Amino acid sequence: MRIAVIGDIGGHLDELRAELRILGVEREGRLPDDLAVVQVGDLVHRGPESDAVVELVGIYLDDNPGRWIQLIGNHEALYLRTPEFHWPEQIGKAAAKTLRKWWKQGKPVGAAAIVTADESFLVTHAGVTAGFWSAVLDAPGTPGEAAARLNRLARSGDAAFFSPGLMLTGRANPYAGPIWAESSRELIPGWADATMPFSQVHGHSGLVDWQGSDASVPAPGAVIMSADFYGKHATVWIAGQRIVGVDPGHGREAVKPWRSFVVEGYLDPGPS
Ligand SMILES: [Mn+2]
Repeated sequence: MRIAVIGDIGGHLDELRAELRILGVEREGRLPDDLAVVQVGDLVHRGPESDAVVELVGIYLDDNPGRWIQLIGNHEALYLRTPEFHWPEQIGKAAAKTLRKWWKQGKPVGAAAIVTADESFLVTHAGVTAGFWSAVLDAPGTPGEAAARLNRLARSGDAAFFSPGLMLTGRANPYAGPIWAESSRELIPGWADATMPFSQVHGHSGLVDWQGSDASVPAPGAVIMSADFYGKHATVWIAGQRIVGVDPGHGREAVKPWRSFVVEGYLDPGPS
């Protein structure tokens, strides 16, 4: 099975559609039989068509059971619980209602686990910090276990899962939750001194300002970074595992080109 991790869409309907076409979608709403999608959250805000993005994703969720895994981003969380921050634009009433309906139905979720022939990945909106992994998740050894724990925390509305970090407070928080951790100052630094038992893929923030001309890596020196300037993926290698950031950084305008992160493998539901 091909698994495509699609980064933050930010209200850019045309970008989502174009990527799905590249992945082989011929009829809208229907994924090719060999494809599963994990979308990392932050479907909405910034771009021009947030409501239509929610509507389109709803079709994929309904028509491809188990093959469109929708993760929660901090921008979706605004509509699912007491808002933790103010965003100047709001999605329409119908789209907000759709998000709440998904939440009631048990989708979206907090995390997904992907297993390939030689690597396994935990996928969350913002990444799981080393502090969160050990203190909150109790140091799971596989992404399936980590995802199962994260999904229970998200589902129960646990404050740790939704815990903000410096994006909201201005101060780095080693326990920032997986919808808030900032990659260069919260996610990468903690793992640079710890052993990460699996790889991770995340959106939300990235090490590279793709709209600017330079990449900045404020993480410690033990880290090796590679950047895919076409796909807009920034990868940090830490002792044989990697953290892959897939947020293209769409603003009001889309950042082009960009691609999903595609691997061959399967989705691990983890222990039940
Ligand atoms: Mn985000």
